[in-house]
Amino acid sequence: MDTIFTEKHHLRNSKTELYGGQLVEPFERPSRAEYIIGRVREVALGPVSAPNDFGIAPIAAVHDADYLTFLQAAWTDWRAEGFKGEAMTTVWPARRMSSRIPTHIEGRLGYYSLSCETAISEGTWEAAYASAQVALTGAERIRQGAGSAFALCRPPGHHAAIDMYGGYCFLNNAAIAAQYLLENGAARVAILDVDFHHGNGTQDIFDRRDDVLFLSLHGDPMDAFPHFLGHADEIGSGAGAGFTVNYPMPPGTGFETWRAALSDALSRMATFAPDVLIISLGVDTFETDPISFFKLTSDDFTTYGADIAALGLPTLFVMEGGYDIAEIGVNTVNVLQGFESGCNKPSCLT
Ligand code: 5XA
Ligand code: ZN
Repeated sequence: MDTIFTEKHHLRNSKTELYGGQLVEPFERPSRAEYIIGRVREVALGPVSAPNDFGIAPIAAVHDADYLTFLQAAWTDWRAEGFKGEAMTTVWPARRMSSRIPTHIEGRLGYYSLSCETAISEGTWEAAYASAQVALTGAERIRQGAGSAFALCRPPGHHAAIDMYGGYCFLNNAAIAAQYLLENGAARVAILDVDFHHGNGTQDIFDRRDDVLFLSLHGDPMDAFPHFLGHADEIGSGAGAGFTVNYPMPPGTGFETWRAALSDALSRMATFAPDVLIISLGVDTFETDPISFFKLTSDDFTTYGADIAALGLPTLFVMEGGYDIAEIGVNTVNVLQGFESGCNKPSCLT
């Protein structure tokens, strides 16, 4: 399997995250990607190549134009106010307040963010842009006939909504790839989100669409971030009703329960019969992940990679979360190797 990767992910190197009332080193840090690419090379998964530049248009096909303008200028605007630290949100348009977009950067951060752990720092936009290009390059490989590809995106994307960042995400890489495929020949795309956290951004983007089936297996939002989306009764709206499927699961969930949810998701996917499957691949479902509460083992990642392969669909893996950094390379590549070993249909063989 080909991997798409760029060293530009290092441009996303924020120093602070608000966690448990303390400013800590962010869980989402550059070494995550280094461990993953190290493991890709160690097991000789396949060629590693740099992304092409598809420009801003495929990003603007998914995200709000004013949001993109905000993101590109946020760091400069923040520094222009004389603030010394990284740009962190401190105020939001809470219930019954105005939804007018403020002029001051403090208010704009609140308007365009969904959580405050994600600080904007120098280079954030450039890294997020490069990460989206990694996903687009992976999508283009699939469009040209590859059976699978791994877009090693960093920063991740699945919490980024039409006009909001948060949960370490700025641009929704999986959604950008899906929209690109739909505009370039695909009639239907399915997105299966196996990250521990609900993919609220992806759900938001495709809520009213019937050409994208979005399925997400995640920690119950009553107990887990993002807390305000991801319930089982969210099924999509309008024409999209029935094209969002959520599988919230409780603390301590192990592989048997998780795999039963996966099995249901896979059978719905088979019925939908997409041209392409995109996996939002987070390995924070791992038993020792520091910010999550599922109990998957390293071997379980291999097993479910093979389960996904049984669908026989062209599949683009897009990297999302995972914070047991010492194990992130093994766990991520286990999914990809499991997929390759389980892939016995002609469309999987390239
Ligand atoms: O998939 N999303 C994440 O891993 C980020 C969670 C952020 C929690 N504050
Ligand atoms: Zn996650």
